[in-house]
Amino acid sequence: MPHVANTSSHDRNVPAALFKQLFDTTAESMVITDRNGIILEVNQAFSELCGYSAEEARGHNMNLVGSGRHDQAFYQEMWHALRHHGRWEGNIWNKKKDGSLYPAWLFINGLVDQDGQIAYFFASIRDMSELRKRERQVAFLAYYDILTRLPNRTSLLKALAKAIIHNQESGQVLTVFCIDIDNFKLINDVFGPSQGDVLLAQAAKRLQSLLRDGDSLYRLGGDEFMYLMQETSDEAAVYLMANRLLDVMKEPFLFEEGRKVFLNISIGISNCPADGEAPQELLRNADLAMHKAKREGKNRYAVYNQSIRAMQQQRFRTESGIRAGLHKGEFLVHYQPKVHIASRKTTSMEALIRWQKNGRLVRPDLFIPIAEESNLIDNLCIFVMENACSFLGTLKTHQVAVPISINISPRQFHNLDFVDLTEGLLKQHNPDPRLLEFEITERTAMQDAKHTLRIMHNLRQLGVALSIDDFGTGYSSLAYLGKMPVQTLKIDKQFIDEMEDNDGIVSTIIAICKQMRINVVAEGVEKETQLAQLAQLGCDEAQGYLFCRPEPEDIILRYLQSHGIRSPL
Ligand code: G
Ligand code: G
Ligand code: MN
Repeated sequence: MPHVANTSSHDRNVPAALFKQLFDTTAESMVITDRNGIILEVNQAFSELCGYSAEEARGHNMNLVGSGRHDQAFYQEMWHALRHHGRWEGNIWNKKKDGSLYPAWLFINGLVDQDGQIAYFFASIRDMSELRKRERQVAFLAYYDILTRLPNRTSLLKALAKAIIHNQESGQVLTVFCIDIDNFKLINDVFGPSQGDVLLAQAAKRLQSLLRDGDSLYRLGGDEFMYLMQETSDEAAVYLMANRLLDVMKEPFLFEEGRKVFLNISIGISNCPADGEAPQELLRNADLAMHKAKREGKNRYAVYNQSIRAMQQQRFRTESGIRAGLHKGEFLVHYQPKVHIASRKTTSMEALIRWQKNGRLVRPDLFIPIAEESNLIDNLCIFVMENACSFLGTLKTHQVAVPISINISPRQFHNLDFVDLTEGLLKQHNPDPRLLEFEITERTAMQDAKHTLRIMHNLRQLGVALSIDDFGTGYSSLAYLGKMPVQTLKIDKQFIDEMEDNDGIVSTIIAICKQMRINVVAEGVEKETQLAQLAQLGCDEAQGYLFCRPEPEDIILRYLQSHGIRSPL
């Protein structure tokens, strides 16, 4: 570094040759022209960007690099600014020597002579094509789906909002078809997600092939598409379209290796204005109709109608009823003992939630599935767990230690934070975790093998016991059952009911449990004859009205005190 204090004033002037060098080597494209825009000099970066060497460029007007895309007025304004203010900057389209156009940021400055007249112009040109490309990509991602290159949900909502206003003015009907591929999860599971993507792209192409003038197709994510029909002439046109959508999927789909797969779709249809006049409402109603089509057997369409509307309103009422009920203390927990068959002593109790609403008990199967569809199931689950912890505390003051089992719904069990929720409740209420058991239905346990095993092991780490509920109704794989860390298996009531005629299933389940050293409980035992039969088949425990119905805490405490317990502790 030169020492500033010792340099003479002459030394501090940067040599003129250095400016020339800077001009030649900078990455910024630069041009010097005379006052009329005739090129006098260009730098290396200019030659690289525009394709003209300095020799080729000199002597030409600046419109050598002009694109011809801008009109007379554009250049007039530019020259006006240059003459009056000595500078101009802005976006401009330029042309390269090879003829290709590119967006640029042009900055021009006038250099004045001694008389104060502009003698030269100095311009720098920045290539904006990369930036513009990236901007376009970002915009594309915001409005389109990459896999199928179809517009996405954001685009749909925009288009719908516009179409609705347009149709309100013209009095036309607009129809939304919500399309969902049937059993697509299975396709992904069997062939892998990348093959799933291949199929999705093919399915999108086929649906696209049906587009008529004014119609549009969107991918909302996953295996869900929306077909928007802008001007629906009549009901027949809707059915015709729905059938065309179903038909276009009929031919088998082909993988690269030539393997064939068949895909079906289910379609839900809603019309504007009849089924809603807001985009979200129309989409939701089409979605509800689509789910109806799935429930009715898939590979078909369903039109949103009064009964779906009524069902939806019923659900909505129940949902707000649950919320209010939790607030007003309308929920209670009853307990039902499970009894050791040989000694008739209670080994544990199942917690069963009850909703006492306007003096009537609402059955759990009427509100649990609805609570599952919202996050209210969390609140109910916490409520039951807290109740169970409190009852365990009450029992402890009576020197009684009996485990309590809690039913966990499928959504709850597969919720990502279920283990955390359990851990938090254990910390907060501090029950002996060995006195807590979770009942998970066989169907729930079989849903996603890997995930299920991981959650089960995590719960076991917390010290909680696990049982499989309603066993026999859910097509278990025995190999998989053997891997699960469960202590108890409950045979579904249906098989206990059939046992007098045919005890094949019950005896087989009991034999499997013995083999796997799993405790086995018969559910819904109502008669002494059933109990005798179960004892003979070697069943360990039973639960049912024969012993005790689900009852409130005080009745259960008396039952335990008079019949005795068989505690695991
Ligand atoms: O007694 P009963 O009608 O309660 O129970 C009907 C169904 O509701 C059963 O399948 C039972 O497992 C379920 N159930 C009862 N209480 C609860 C609960 O607290 N949570 C969940 N998820 N299900 C429950
Ligand atoms: O699915 P889960 O096992 O959680 O269901 C328990 C259900 O079985 C509860 O609704 C409970 O009230 C009911 N239940 C318990 N014992 C009997 C019984 O002996 N007979 C009948 N019909 N239902 C029973
Ligand atoms: Mn149960």
